Amino acid sequence: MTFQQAPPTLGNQYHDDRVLRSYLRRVLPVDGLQEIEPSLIEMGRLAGGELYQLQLADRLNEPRLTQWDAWGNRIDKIEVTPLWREAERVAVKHGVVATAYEHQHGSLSRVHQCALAYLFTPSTDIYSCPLAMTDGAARTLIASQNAALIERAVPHLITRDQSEFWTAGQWMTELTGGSDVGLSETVAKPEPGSRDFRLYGRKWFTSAIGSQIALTLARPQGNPPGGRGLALFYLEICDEYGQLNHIEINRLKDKLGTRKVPTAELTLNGTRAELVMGPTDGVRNITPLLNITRLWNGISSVALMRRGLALALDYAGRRNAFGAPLSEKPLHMDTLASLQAEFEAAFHFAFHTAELTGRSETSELDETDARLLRILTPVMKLTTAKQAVTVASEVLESFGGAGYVEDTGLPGLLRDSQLLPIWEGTTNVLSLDTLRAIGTDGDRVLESTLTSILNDVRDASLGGPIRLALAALNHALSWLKEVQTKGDAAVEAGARRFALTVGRAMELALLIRHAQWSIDHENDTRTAAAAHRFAHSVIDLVVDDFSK
Ligand code: MFK
Repeated sequence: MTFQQAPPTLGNQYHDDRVLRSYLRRVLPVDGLQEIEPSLIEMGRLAGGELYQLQLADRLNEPRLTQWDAWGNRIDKIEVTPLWREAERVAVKHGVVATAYEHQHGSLSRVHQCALAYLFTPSTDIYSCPLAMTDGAARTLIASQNAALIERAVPHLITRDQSEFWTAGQWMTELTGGSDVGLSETVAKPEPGSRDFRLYGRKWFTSAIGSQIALTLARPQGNPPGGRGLALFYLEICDEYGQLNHIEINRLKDKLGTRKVPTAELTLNGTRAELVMGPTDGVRNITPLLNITRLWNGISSVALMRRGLALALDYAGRRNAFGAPLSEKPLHMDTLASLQAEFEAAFHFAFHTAELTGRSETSELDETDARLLRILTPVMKLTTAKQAVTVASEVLESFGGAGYVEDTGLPGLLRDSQLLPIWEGTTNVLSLDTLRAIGTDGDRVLESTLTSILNDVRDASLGGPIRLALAALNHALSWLKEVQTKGDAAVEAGARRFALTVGRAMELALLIRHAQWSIDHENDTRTAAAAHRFAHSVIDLVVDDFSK
């Protein structure tokens, strides 16, 4: 009989996720968990069932841009694929954005929302992109205290009613660059007799262009160069008759991955827009949006790692080689266990950042914790994104040749993961942002945080990992102090090694803390095993002197 290989399958992605469930048991009160669990079970069912099947069936579909109608009219119409249409329906109905704003569980509503997003993301081909920007736009408008815009837009961004739902774009990148946003060339001209402006310029990399509104940056005429001379604008993509707001969609990007995301090059040719805040400091004013999308980036990183591992672990039980299933092969399982440790470490970092973000939104953060959130957001984003690429690459390898074949659906995991370190601030840009956030006294915040995270850990078996976490952070902070005496170039050259060391030390500490809790409350040593394994990966990347 001809051999037939069974493909990997997915069960309920909430029920099957020990790491998520154990984490939620620790951070949520028992009644709170009981209240939110049905929503997570339902999202887990969809993610492992209908949405996953639709994702596989939708694999070859891509968004389409139609620039002209049959009669020569410029229409620039975008059509997204069936998976994305269904993803929007599911996201709105299940409150993947809204949950964070309903505050049913105070600051932990942000954790609930991130858990929903984490389950939803791997089966919806980066529909998390428009959701992240929508969430970030809501947060930015609320922070702006612009009552008219809050009233006009926010209810649409956070609704559970699909007929009312709007998504938001985040138009920042121009031909001059995606990182150095202060170079933006788009000009804002005041509209005579109105408080509005007209925007003129080219936006070069605008993700998920099918949105109803966008937040963007432009330089009011006469303003100085640089980020401070830019202003933050709100615009609606179409007028009440459905006509584009003096926007031309020149083409969609031909990208390595995230192929379902319609990413466009735009020309703004007199686009009507309103100031969100003052006429300057646009970069600073858009940072609430950046910090929310960076949180989503981290949640997406751990979500894609988890999906890869779920498939790889299932497949290990179905694939025989050299006389036994792969799940009985020590080397294969050792390889997957190391990936699992990376995932668990990243998971706790991403969700810890979600907890802090939630507390910042309910004004529960003191000054020190606010500093901590500012420092950890870029560190978490850059650390988890790098891990996502590594894990995705290894997951593909764990399938052998099948991992390299498109119609298994597996290569998309690697291509989509590769975007995570690039958008929302590359690893290097965020490493420099980390140094800026640490400033002159952020080292003390990091030191005291790590110590307090590890405070209640008593299990003797965790002593080794604790020492490694503390040693790595101390080394990074003493390097920073020392290198600052050598000038800016030396600091900048080591910034990535520094930021990744802070990130991995933080991950190890958070993993150790959860390991202790899981031993105490679940009589489970699996997180402790992950912590040991992670501790034996490279935590400390700082190099004092390359010549030695
Ligand atoms: C599923 C995943 C979800 C992702 C979906 C998103 C899809 C959308 C894709 C995109 O649009 S990608 C475009 C994203 N672009 C970036 O992330 C830009 C990356 N570059 C940076 O982050 C640069 O660091 C930055 C543009 C901010 C530097 O610009 P500037 O003009 O040199 O600003 P500067 O002077 O560093 O900062 C201005 C002010 O903002 C300062 O405050 P003050 O005015 O009070 O001095 C900074 O401290 C403050 N600031 C900067 N970054 C901040 C921040 N404050 C809080 N949080 C931050 N992150």
